[in-house]
Amino acid sequence: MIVKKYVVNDIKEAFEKIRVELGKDAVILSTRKVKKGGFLGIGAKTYIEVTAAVEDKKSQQTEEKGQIYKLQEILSKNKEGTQSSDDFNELKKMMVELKSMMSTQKSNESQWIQDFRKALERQDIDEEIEDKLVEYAKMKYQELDFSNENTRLILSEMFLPFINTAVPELKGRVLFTGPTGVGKTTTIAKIAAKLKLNDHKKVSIITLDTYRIAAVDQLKTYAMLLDVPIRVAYTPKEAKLEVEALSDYDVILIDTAGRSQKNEMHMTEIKAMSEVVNPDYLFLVIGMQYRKEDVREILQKFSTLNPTHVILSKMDETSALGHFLNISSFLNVPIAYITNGQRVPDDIIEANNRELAVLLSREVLKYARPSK
Ligand SMILES: Nc1nc2c(ncn2[C@@H]2O[C@H](COP(=O)(O)OP(=O)(O)OP(=O)(O)O)[C@@H](O)[C@H]2O)c(=O)[nH]1
Ligand SMILES: [Mg+2]
Repeated sequence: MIVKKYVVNDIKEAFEKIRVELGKDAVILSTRKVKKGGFLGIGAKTYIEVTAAVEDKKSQQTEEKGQIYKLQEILSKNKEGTQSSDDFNELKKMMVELKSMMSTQKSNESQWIQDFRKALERQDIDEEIEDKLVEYAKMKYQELDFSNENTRLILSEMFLPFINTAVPELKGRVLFTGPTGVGKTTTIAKIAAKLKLNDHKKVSIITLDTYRIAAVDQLKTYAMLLDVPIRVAYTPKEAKLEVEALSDYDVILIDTAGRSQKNEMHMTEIKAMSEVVNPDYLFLVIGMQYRKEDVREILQKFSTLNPTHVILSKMDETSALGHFLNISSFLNVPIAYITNGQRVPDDIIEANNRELAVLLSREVLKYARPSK
């Protein structure tokens, strides 16, 4: 890869220079403002420093594997640099200009790239990730043939660095939270069954969801079937006492009422409960069928609770799997489990980044195939 820095007066000048020197396949990796000239900072003129890169045709075969990580690294460094910049407005203006230039570029893209973009969009993959994937694919491959089954492997490898998964070995207090109706209570029953029946752990359950009598009954039924104790807490103080009373259990699974991220009072309440419980693990359950804009908002609002993991629920209800990638870009928290049906205890899988990459690549390949 050839990387070059340009110090220019404006972004248009940069674009022209890059075109001439690096060609039309070059990509811009970062932009920042720099001051030059003057004395002790007085009278200095402000320029823009643009870093651009293009694939070096001769060295294309070497070191191919590590390149996606390199690109990721450069792009994430760029992100940090942008965030710490003083002159935010100027940068914003530049980004807007860049974006419009990029979109003109997009409309001239070759057919396979357009097909690729469409398929990524069909999976509801975040635009920023889409752009990174497309840039990478353009840089590394002349063309991707989506009618060739082997392309699935290429896609799978491309998605992998964007998928963050980790399955913790559960112990102590595990709090479940998330929007209404996503499957928190059902997921607790599934995990309780797994811990008790497969791992032979001493499991107990506390429910803080006392808003609906049905909710308590629902969990009581599962607890009875599994023969695990269940306690109900109505106030933060009671929650604290129950947690202490059950402290000799290996795992205490704690259910909460579904809370709308749009309701500030709900969020304050759940935060208060969480502080009292002081969980070892905090699982944020999110429905796979939510649109990416909603997922972004949910993660942002619930991030004040400091979730340790995300559980993606109801995979069986959607064929858009882009959230496998979106989660790691929206919030730096791994995916621990995926639920894929209503059956307790069967419909839950431990999240594995390779498996998720395979699932997603299958869907993308299916939709990227040009229609005959
Ligand atoms: N299709 C499908 N349905 C699910 C899944 N997980 C849970 N459900 C269903 O979703 C509905 C709501 O599940 P609950 O476990 O009550 O959801 P909750 O998040 O506890 O809901 P609230 O406590 O009301 O916020 C039930 O009908 C579940 O059977 C899943 O993975 N796939
Ligand atoms: Mg519930």
